[in-house]
Amino acid sequence: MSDANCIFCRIVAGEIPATVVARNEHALAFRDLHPQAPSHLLVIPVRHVDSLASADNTAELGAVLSLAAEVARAEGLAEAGYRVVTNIGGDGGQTVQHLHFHVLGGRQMHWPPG
Ligand code: D5M
Repeated sequence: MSDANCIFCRIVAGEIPATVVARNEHALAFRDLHPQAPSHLLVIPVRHVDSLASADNTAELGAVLSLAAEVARAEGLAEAGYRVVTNIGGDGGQTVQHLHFHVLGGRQMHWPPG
């Protein structure tokens, strides 16, 4: 359920400080430590899940994505638009092995991503 060596599990447990902006039964949203846009939030399942590749609970995934849209609205991003992205594994650029969706906004996004 929780991994003592996982930095995001430790944020969920309140053992590491984070700027938490919202939560629901299954998910937590907090500000990214190294923001890549004026608004850069991370939305994670409370339960430890390595990545989207091993996510198996649709109610939990729904709660995480609902919270992503909710925090984007609260940040004032809904009208101009924003990006939600999750990195998976080495080639995907995943550096923290706890499923997280980046919510990025407040500037023009580009495609394709690097
Ligand atoms: O993204 C992992 C993201 O996690 C990256 O944007 C930095 C962020 N990060 C790492 N440690 C913290 C803490 N302690 N608080 C907030 N944000 C953090 P990835 O997709 O795995 O490359």
